[in-house]
Order: sequence, then structure tokens, then C-alpha cells
Amino acid sequence: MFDIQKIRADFPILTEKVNGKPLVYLDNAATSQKPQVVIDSIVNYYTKYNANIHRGVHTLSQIATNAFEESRTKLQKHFNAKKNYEIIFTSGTTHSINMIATGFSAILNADDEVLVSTMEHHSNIVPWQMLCERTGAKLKVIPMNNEGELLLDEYKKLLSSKTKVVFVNHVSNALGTINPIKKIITEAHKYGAAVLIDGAQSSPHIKPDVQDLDVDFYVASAHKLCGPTGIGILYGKEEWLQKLPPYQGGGEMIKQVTFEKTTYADLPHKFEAGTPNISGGIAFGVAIDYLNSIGFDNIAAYENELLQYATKKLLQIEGLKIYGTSKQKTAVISFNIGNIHPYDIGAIIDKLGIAVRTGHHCAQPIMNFYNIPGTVRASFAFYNTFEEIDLLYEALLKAKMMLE
Ligand code: 7TS
Repeated sequence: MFDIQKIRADFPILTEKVNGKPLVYLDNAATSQKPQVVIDSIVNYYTKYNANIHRGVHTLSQIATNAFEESRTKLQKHFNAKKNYEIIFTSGTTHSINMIATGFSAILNADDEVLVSTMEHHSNIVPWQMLCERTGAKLKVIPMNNEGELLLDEYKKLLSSKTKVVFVNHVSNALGTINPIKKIITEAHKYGAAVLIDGAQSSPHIKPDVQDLDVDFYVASAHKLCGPTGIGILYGKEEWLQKLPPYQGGGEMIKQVTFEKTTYADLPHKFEAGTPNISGGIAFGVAIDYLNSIGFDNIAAYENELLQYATKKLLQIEGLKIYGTSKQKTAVISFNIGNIHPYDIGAIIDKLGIAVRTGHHCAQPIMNFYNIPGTVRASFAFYNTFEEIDLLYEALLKAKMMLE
């Protein structure tokens, strides 16, 4: 059912050598690799039907427009949005969050509060801090425990009628924790607060149902889902997208422009000023089709086997400590070995062909919580193998021997 060799054959990069060694790519939380069908779709667009969209009477423009809009509908179905115009194409998660945080400037005032969690990526912290600076609203933080789990009782205590937006990731990029977002959303809605879920790390592993979650905003990046960089989505409930002002002014986002007054286009175009990443939007749909052909349940089950195997194996290394030990986790292992600096480990195992990320992972508050400068992070995808985990283990033993 899950033919790993067949899957690996879909990814041309996996046969590359790095530093003379076969590539062992364990930096999937930073970005995923791309299957040939996604690469082909980009080449095909530029080779056969490159044209601007939504504006041409000519045939190529219509073909490109149809392909781009078909992709929007694929994404609507995948995330189970009620309407296809609730899917806004953006350049990625960071762009999507900035759109919403900026939009809330028009709604918040100095009496309001917004809630963030301790375990956010900087892109789900800084835009909201900027919002607070503009409006005077107050930022409050949901704490977490040592395992890297949010304290839901504390969260409930922080909620009040002053809370206007809660923004939490579904999965932490630095710890792998899967947060109980349905509960978080239900509690926030008791106070009428909107919830934005950062799905950058969960969307490659878990297929969300935005209607079932009743989430107000859900954001993700294509490049973590086997798609290209420079494209992502913002799902927003229609009522919210109607209420928020546009993020950028420009072409394609207007109904009528005079020097006295401009009226805005209907959704989704109100939020899509300018020429979008057309090939990227189309390729995002191809990537989603590809992942669905493998099946998200199959992906999650296989990756969980990888996680269990890797956790057990790495813990055999003396002095290795894992950060993020929640029972609900995706296949991410963040760790340190003794007092060795994570960068040194990363640099040595890179020479052996193994790609991991080291540092604070754009989540400094997590590092501050554990009082460490950073970690080594191995993040797995459905095209990784148990043999690659063995290679990581051997490489870590070598690095430890050299550095201790
Ligand atoms: N939110 C989370 C939870 C993320 O993990 C990332 C990227 C972002 C937002 C930003 O996504 P972007 O596509 O707009 O850049 N995370 C990582 C990472 O963990 N390593 O490199 C990028």
C-alpha cells in the first residue's frame, strides 16, 4: 500500500549526492522536496501557456486563468472551505498572517487584547506585535509545559470579552507538538474572538477541515506541501474577509477607480492585487493532488512509524536530550547532545550528506523557555526511510566523538 521506493522515485533530488554522499534530506520542516509532476507543471506552464490571468480575451490567458482557478477549487475541496472565494492566494504563510494582522488594525483599539502561544514561529508573533503597536491593543501569551504542550487551563483564564483574536499554530515547527486546535477555537468563540490557525507545519501531515474546525482563518505555504516557494493560501470565513479591508491596493482588486473614490472587487480578488504567482498557484494544486493520491492518513501513519523509530534510536546516544515530548507530535525531533553547540553537529553531519536545521528555528521564545541557544532539528517526510534514520544515528555518533 505504501511503496516507499516508488514514492522516492517521484522525487528526482533524492538521488543527488551532497559532499560526495547520497543526500539524506531531514530538513522537511524548512521546506519539502518536489515531485516530478510539480516540476513538470511549472515547466509546462512556461513552455505552453504562459500568459497573465483574469484579463485577457486571448486564448492563452483564458487557459492560464482556468488552470489557476481550477487550482483554487482543488484547494477549496482539500481544506473543505464552503466557497472557493474563501481561498486567497498569497505568497505564503508569512504573507497570509501579515494580511490578517494588518486588517485587524481597522478593528482593534487600545482596550482590546490578542492572544498568542509560547510556541509560535516568529511570523505568527511579529505581525501581531506590529498590530499592537499600531492600535495599542495588548498581546498576551498562552504558556506551555516542559513537554512542549500548551496549558489549556491557563488559556481559558486568559480569554475574556476583551480578546479579539487568538493566533496559534496547529503544529510547532521547533517541537512538533500537535496543538488541540478544535478546543482552542471553541473556547475563543465563547468570547466572540476570531482564531487564526497557522497550518504551515501541520498541512503537510494532517488534512484540515476548516468548516468542521469552525476556524476563522487558516494559513499555509505550498513549499512545505511539495509545492513551489512563493505561493500559499489564506483561508478566511466569508464574513471575515468581507469585514477586513484589503491589504494592498493595485490592479485586479478594484471594481471601479476614479480619483474621488475606488470601490473594491469581490472576493477573492479584493485580496489579490497585482499579478500573482501563476505557475506557483497551478503547481500548488498539482502538489495537493499528488499528496492526496498517496493519502494523508497513509502519510501520517508512515511518518509516525519514522518518528517512533528515530526517537528510540536517537535516545540511545548518551547525553542526547529531546525538546518537545508531547504525546501528540508530528515527525520532528529537536535535540541537543550534551553541551555541544547545535551548529557544530549540523556542520559535521552535513559533510556526511545529512541535511538538518540548527539554531532557534525562528522560534526564540521556545529557546528562551528551555534556556538554550538552539537545537538540532531532524524533520521527516513520507519519502524518508528507516535506513536514513540509521545514517543519521551513525553520523551523530561520529560528530559526538569529534566534538566532545
Ligand atoms: N509558521 C510556521 C509554524 C512555520 O514553521 C513557518 C516556516 C512559517 C510560519 C513561515 O512560513 P513561510 O513559508 O512564510 O516562510 N518554518 C520554517 C522552519 O521551521 N524552518 O524554515 C522555515
